[in-house]
Amino acid sequence: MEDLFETVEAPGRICLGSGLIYMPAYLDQAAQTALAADIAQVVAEAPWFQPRMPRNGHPLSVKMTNCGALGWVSDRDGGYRYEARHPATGRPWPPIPTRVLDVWRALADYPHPPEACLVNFYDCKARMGLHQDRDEQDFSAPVMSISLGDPCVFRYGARRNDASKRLELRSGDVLVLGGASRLFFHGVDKILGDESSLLSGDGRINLTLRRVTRP
Ligand code: MD3
Ligand code: FE
Repeated sequence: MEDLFETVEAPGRICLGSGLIYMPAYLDQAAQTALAADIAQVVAEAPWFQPRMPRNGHPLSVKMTNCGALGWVSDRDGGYRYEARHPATGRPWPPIPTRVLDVWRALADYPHPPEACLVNFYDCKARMGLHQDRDEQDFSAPVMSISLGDPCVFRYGARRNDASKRLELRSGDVLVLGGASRLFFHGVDKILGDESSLLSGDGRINLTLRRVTRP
């Protein structure tokens, strides 16, 4: 049963302003382990690929794969976009695991399911420069981030030049970026090594859930 009253602030739900909600340790150890196994299965069906920058073709330091009807891809000639098929295998992306959809349903405060779940893998040297997520048609839907594995220093702000707030994201943390925060600039400055033993080997996985088309 849903609450009768919309809960913005609640125990474990920290409002960082402009619709940005931070839920540290939302997933307990058992839920993280189950989710990591789900993602290992996604990767077995849809192997990691190396996205490349539009035009210059430089590789991003993050490896990626996707699940869901649409996957985010980028290469030199086609640029940033959503595709229904894996760039290397040509197969449709595997479905978004039920456990991931459950988190969206519980927290997104949005009546339609996500269409895309981007899976980012960061080794200890990977980072992601400051950017906005603007490849979607519907900015009224929130973006949701689920962190697994090693912690990172995450950076965000309303404008490029004041993107100076820092947040350490750890395994099991969930962020919901709704309202004005949907178009915040954000990036991953640094992976903090060797804390979590969730993944086999070092590194961080982030799941980014998005609605792409207007429902
Ligand atoms: C949207 N990924 O893939 S989580 C990305 O940790 C991306 O892998 C980061 O940024 C990662 O595009 C960050 C997703 C996220 C975080 C903050 C946002 C998406 C956001 C703020 C505004 C809009
Ligand atoms: Fe992003």
